[in-house]
Amino acid sequence: MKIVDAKVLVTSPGRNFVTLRLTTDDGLTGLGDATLNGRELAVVSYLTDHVVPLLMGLDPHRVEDTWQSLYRGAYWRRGPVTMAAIAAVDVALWDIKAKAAGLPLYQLLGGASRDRVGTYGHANGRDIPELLDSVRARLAEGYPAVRVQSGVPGLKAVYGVSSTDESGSPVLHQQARPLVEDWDTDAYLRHMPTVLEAVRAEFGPELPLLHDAHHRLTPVQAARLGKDLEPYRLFWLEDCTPAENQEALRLVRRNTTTPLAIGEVFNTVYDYQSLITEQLIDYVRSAVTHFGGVTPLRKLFDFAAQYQIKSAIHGPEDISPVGMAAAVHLDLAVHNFGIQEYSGHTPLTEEVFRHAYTFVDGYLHPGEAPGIGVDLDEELAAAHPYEAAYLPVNRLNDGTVHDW
Ligand code: GCO
Ligand code: MG
Repeated sequence: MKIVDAKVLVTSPGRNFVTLRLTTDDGLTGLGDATLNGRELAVVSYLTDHVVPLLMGLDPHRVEDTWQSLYRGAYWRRGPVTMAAIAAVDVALWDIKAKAAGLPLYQLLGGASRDRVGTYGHANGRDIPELLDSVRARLAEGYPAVRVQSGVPGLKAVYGVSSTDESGSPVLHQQARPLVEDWDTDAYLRHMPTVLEAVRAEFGPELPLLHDAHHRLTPVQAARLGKDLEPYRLFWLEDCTPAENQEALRLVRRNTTTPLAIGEVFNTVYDYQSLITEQLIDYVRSAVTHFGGVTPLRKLFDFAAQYQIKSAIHGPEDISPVGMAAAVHLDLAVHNFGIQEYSGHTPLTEEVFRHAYTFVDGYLHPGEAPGIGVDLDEELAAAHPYEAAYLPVNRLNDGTVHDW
């Protein structure tokens, strides 16, 4: 079998998604997600100009070899653009291999290690009453665990909180310029314990609760927050510091027993090396889409497993249904699965990308369709072309740009 065609498709059914479609001389097709929120077209160029020409004529069964040649052969390794592009090729090849075998991808990854994949959903509120309503809505949808994010008194706009849609997902208006939000770490640190106290008082001790600090704290601030939230027994505190400095987590870890999750912006195992070997974290958060695909993410999970660290694949709306499908196959197969983030997609996105994975009573299952189980409606995709869109930035009250 040979790859005879490769096409990069960009569509915006509410937000931008980049998809690679490979076709073989046997007529099999494979899809891979290459969406990098806010920097989409850089990956389109990387794929179209530099990767697609190398794929023609390759044997699609050589998944590992193709991954290694794209990673090592470029000379310039790592980085989100490179790794999103490699991820798309890797997932498309796994999709083809599994279709050729007539099996759902999870069977090629060792088969199911569980019956269904537990998730968490997003609850957001500008204030505590609004947040409690949002938690109630997620519970009514069946979510077994909920991430809670709250507005902070005195701040006008906090990411993911200032405007949310009916499902509680942040409304990230497609913008030609980044929206500027404001930030005050002290106000946030004072407010968060009161938020968790109110949520626990309303929903009791058993509901698994998560919180995302979006990389905004220094190590000592993160340690303080972890300590202050201990009475509320979080499932995890996510992205407490900008973790490219892995040593920062030593101070946080020494000072709190709140479990720590990190890694949605990481793109290779090297970003995690000491975090894993020193057991400074409890969950690894990378997405299939941003980590170079199923091949390296499986290796990361196996490495993490030796240290009792679990998987928790990043799954916001900017991971396309193609990336989500690949994630759910991996979730079902790996032994050290922790939890899967899931906020669903808009009805239009679900029409563009028809998928075999299901979400029932808060649990995902990849389905039994051969491959990853996603079909792309190219005509509908083409009717919703790319729109420039940026993530917001945040600034302190003196105008200084703050960590994301
Ligand atoms: C999460 C993330 C998202 C990101 C988004 C950026 O935990 O789901 O933090 O909310 O902000 O993926 O593109
Ligand atoms: Mg996050």
